[in-house]
Amino acid sequence: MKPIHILNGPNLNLLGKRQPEIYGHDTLDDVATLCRQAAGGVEIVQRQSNHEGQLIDWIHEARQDASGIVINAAAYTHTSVAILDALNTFEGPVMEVHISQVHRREAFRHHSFVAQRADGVIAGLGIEGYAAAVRRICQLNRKD
Ligand code: CA2
Repeated sequence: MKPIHILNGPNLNLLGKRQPEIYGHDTLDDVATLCRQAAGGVEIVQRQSNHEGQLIDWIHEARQDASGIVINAAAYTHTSVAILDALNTFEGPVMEVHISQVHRREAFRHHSFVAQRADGVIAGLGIEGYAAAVRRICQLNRKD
């Protein structure tokens, strides 16, 4: 089984270091640990970038190298047709994750371009949402 790629968008490098009232105290390292526990032996590759083009390049790389993508595109979720277009070239399962409950926040966070491609969307579970997304990808890949 190829690895599952976890892709994180802009500002998520600050997870656990700023705004804990919204995003909690856990860091991206904690996300990776949780996802490895959820993956049942499937390798987890986690990345974060503040740059849209870098995220797109990683999605292209996943076309060959990944059995699924978990993506928290952060603010690009709400703005990026380019990330949607890239995800549409990936053939495996895609899960969209948001740490916060975006639908209880500002209206501009209610629309997601990523959701047009995602096989599932998780919001408001904190970093546990990443683990749930990994479990779902493993389940979808077992059905193939
Ligand atoms: O809830 C989420 O996971 C979001 O994707 C986070 C994005 C936000 O733009 C989305 O609407 C919802 C923001 C990520 C910023 O991450 C930070 C983490 C800690 C401290 C500051 C920013």
